Amino acid sequence: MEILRSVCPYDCPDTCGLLIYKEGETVVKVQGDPEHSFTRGTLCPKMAHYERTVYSKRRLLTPLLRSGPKGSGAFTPVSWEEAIGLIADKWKGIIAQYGAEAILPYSYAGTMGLVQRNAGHPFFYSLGASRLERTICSPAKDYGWKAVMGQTIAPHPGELQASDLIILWGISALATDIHIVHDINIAKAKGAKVWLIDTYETPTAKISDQVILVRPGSDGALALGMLHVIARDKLADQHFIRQYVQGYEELAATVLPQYTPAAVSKITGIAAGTIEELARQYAAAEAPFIRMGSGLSRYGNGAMTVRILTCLPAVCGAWKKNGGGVLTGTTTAGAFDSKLITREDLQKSATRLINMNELGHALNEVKAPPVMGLYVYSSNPAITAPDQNRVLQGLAREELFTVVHERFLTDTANYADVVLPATTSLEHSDLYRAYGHYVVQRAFKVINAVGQSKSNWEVFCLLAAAMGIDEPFFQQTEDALIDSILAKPTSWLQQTEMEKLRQGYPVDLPLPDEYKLQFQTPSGKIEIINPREEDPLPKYFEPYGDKAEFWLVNSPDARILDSSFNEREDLTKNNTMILQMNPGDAAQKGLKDGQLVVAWNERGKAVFTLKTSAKVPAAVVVTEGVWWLEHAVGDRSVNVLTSQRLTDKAKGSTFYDVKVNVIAHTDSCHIEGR
Ligand SMILES: Nc1nc2c(c(=O)[nH]1)N[C@H]1C(S)=C(S)[C@@H](COP(=O)(O)OP(=O)(O)OC[C@H]3O[C@@H](n4cnc5c(=O)[nH]c(N)nc54)[C@H](O)[C@@H]3O)O[C@H]1N2
Ligand SMILES: Nc1nc2c(c(=O)[nH]1)N[C@H]1C(S)=C(S)[C@@H](COP(=O)(O)OP(=O)(O)OC[C@H]3O[C@@H](n4cnc5c(=O)[nH]c(N)nc54)[C@H](O)[C@@H]3O)O[C@H]1N2
Ligand code: SF4
Ligand SMILES: [Mo]
Repeated sequence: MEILRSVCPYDCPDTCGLLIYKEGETVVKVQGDPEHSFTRGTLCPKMAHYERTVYSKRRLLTPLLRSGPKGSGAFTPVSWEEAIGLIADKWKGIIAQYGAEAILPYSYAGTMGLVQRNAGHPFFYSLGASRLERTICSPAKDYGWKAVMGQTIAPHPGELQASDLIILWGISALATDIHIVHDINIAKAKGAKVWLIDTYETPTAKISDQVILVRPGSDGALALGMLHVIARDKLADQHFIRQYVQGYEELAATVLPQYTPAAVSKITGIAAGTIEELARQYAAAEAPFIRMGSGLSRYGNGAMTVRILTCLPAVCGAWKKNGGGVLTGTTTAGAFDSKLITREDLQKSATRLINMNELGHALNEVKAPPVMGLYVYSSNPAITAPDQNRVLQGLAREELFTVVHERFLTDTANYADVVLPATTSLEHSDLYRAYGHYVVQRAFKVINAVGQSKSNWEVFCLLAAAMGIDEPFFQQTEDALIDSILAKPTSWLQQTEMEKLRQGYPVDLPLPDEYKLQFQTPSGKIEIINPREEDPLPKYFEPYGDKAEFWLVNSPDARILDSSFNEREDLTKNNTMILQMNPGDAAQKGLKDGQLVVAWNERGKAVFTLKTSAKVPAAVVVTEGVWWLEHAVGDRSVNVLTSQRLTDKAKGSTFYDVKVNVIAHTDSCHIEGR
């Protein structure tokens, strides 16, 4: 048996180190790598049997050509030569008639490896295709953090161990960031308290001492209420503020007075006494640490919410203590020079930008030119993009030529004219950095490609040749590209153990001494007041909402990751489209536990099995997971309810800023569907 190193490729902050056990050419076991300093040898249940995904009976093994109506899933196998030839012919026709901007790439988080994730960029730049604005995940969170902290290095997650008050704010850590539980447990053993601030009692409540339920989209008001109490009772760290913060006095004088606990209670649904108590305990903590998730940023006020929350540690001086601060995501973009892969220089001129959250709009309404060719890779927008009815309507357009490069016949692939089989991460090489820690790693290909599958990099090299793009960049292997990146390490990377990195070991990016007090903003201070912002001081405003009865919270399910792992029967056998509702609300509506219900709004409707639960507050309903249609009772999943509206800043998604009505399934024939 051979043991080889690899990295979990999924869009998860933990980016675990893997040990792959190989017998002959076959992977027989996958384990966590104990040498990985953050993930320390453990994996989540999804990846503990990664071999079941790699060798799934459902893997696509050959290219496929559509042989039935769009969406029917009828395909016939073809050779790679035929498939690439056909794509090139179609694209040349589209370019001749409409111009290259009529071709749109669509990709996101299937793999986080820098080479495979970005492999399409140099190709589509060379082609002159439309550019995709990849803002489906958390740009509003990044924006809010940067508005206050600029380019400041985010705290190391290991700081959690030294905190005495840990706040899991809008993060379902047991599903999405499980390895911090290790650090949290170390802190708890030393007496730290853990708060969970969420919209319902998520499974993460299990590791929390106190659960605070906030009305969806109102966290900014809660933070202003806490700051009001801190200012009123003179609990701010004046010494720290004088040295390191700008704008606290202005905030305290002009914004905070109206956010009394009573006023904030009305907005958030949290009792005024609790707000007082939270503020006092936060201010009294030695080293309070906020681990902030993305949930609260996916609202019409999301960027501002994050901006307000980011002011809390500044006012209390949390940054000066080991264990204090706020972590929205680690700042590892500077580890590798990604321009060496994306090759923006291959672009002749900047082409139009299409926002990925508005795919439904782009496919149906955008003209001059219309989208005539769509190339989807590393993503499953039929399921994961908002406003599913509009997305499916667009994908069904007969004149749209769609290519999907995938590991499985997803709902998106079902609408393709040509499907190309993709490798899993064990079948190609890559470079990884993380957004939840500071470890980087190179992963070599572990096994040969399953079936005829090819990596993203390989396919774009074939497409470049077929489209007559005569650029030597596309004539190298992915390993050669990785070698060339490692041959020109950034100054940060040079400080790591480069030789170990080249050989495929996990290595730590070092952080400078005292990095937490080096505030990299134009003023050199933490900017509660930011003169470059339209609103120089933070302020609260309402999220969008819809004209409907219940807030719909659609949070992550621990068994799947976005729509990845839906292929795994062992993980997804049952309990898929569940809608949780407070028992009081259910009784009032005459709905019973276990019955089928329909959640609907102006955009569409989806069928769920109702589960009454006291963990969900009144006026909120919860569904976990983003499910393939085969796991749905009806013909749509959760994104039929979400909208294409964008966040206040940075054009992010607003998946949580949604309201729905809920009725018994038997009554649903009365709703107008779209
Ligand atoms: N198992 C699993 N792991 C995953 C994923 C998955 O789908 N499943 N997705 C991956 C991806 S792509 C990402 S971006 C990360 C995201 O992971 P996180 O950063 O944890 O963010 P979310 O999963 O979007 O949402 C987390 C929580 O926000 C809560 N929430 C929603 N609205 C509000 C609000 O207004 N206020 C507060 N306080 N809380 C709110 C939700 O109930 C949920 O519990 O996780 C990654 N990891
Ligand atoms: N309702 C709702 N919708 C959401 C969210 C939510 O919380 N609620 N979360 C949103 C967030 S944060 C995100 S990031 C998006 C993510 O949405 P997507 O980007 O669609 O991510 P996945 O659903 O994981 O789909 C990735 C696909 O890529 C394929 N794949 C994996 N590796 C490769 C590869 O190497 N090459 C190719 N060609 N394909 C590969 C996988 O088989 C999988 O089908 O979803 C968003 N959608
Ligand atoms: S999905 Fe996340 S927790 Fe699970 S193995 Fe991958 S990186 Fe680790
Ligand atoms: Mo995401």
